[in-house]
Amino acid sequence: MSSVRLFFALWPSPSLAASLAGWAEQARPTTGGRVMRTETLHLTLAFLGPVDAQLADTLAAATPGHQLPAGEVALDHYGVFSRQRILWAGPRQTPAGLQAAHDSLWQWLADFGLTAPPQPFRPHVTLLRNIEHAQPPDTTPAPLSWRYDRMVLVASESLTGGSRYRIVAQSRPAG
Ligand code: 2AM
Repeated sequence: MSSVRLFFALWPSPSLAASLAGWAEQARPTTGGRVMRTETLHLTLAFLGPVDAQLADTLAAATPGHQLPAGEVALDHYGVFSRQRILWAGPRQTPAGLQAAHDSLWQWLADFGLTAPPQPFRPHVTLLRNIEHAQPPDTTPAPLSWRYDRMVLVASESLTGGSRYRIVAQSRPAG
């Protein structure tokens, strides 16, 4: 059976994405690497990996019925995943509300037979890939406040030269 690579994410507004693109430009002289396209920037809540097409359809149909608890996260930190050669923006500390949103999402996903990975949740927005220097810049731009009230389900399609993301569903906005 065919499969689809899926993940749930917070998707920034265009103005927040533009600010994040500024963070990427500011870091690039220090770290090198390839800038992510502004319209693809996101914060992954749950990476599902390849799921079979039937489950993908079920999840897309169920997502509008799920409500993510609304909250706010401050992006105030540059971080590096040196093994993956990624420079990212994220919160220095994971806010309790975002952790709870992540945990409740995985509780809901258990109903579909999906299990959370054992690794802790590390909320981040990947800004640069294939970085050459694993030391982030000394100075960080002004923090960005991200208020969220929904998540999106995204299908990731591999293409030569990168991935294409397609938003296939959106959760019911909180409030
Ligand atoms: P990354 O930006 O840190 O690579 C689509 O690939 C999204 O899913 C990206 O946000 C990516 O995070 C994330 N992702 C890919 N593989 C993952 C994995 N094994 N565990 C957690 N997140 C993953």
